[in-house]
Amino acid sequence: MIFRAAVVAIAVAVAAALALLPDPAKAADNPVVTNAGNPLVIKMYDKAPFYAPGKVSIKAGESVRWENDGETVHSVSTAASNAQNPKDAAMPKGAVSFDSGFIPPGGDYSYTFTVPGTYRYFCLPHEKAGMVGVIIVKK
Ligand SMILES: [Cu+2]
Repeated sequence: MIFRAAVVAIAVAVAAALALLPDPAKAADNPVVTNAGNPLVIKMYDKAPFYAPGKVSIKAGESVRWENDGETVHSVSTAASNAQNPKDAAMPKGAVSFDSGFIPPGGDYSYTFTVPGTYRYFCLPHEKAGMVGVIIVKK
């Protein structure tokens, strides 16, 4: 019985410690990350925060590299025709849509942004789960 009580006590302590960790879902709402390097690296995970960081700011002419750190395929797309919710795909006027195709675990995809404005992109398999991101490209 003493052993069982100790196990319960440890479980309670672990649960309490986990409760103090930041909520992953809220990490997606992180403030805009700026000047984080060129290319700026965004990690892709199988659960929230799917794209980390989810909202970044770069300068025109800089690149972003998405790296799949998950165990399933992910993608990066601004092609509104493939979006379940058209609001998940957006580009400034004059920009051409891009689509990485499926990026396998361990794979990556890079894109250089030349047209300033706000880009909203999504992952084809996980858009509905909330795998969406924002890139703000400044002049
Ligand atoms: Cu995905």
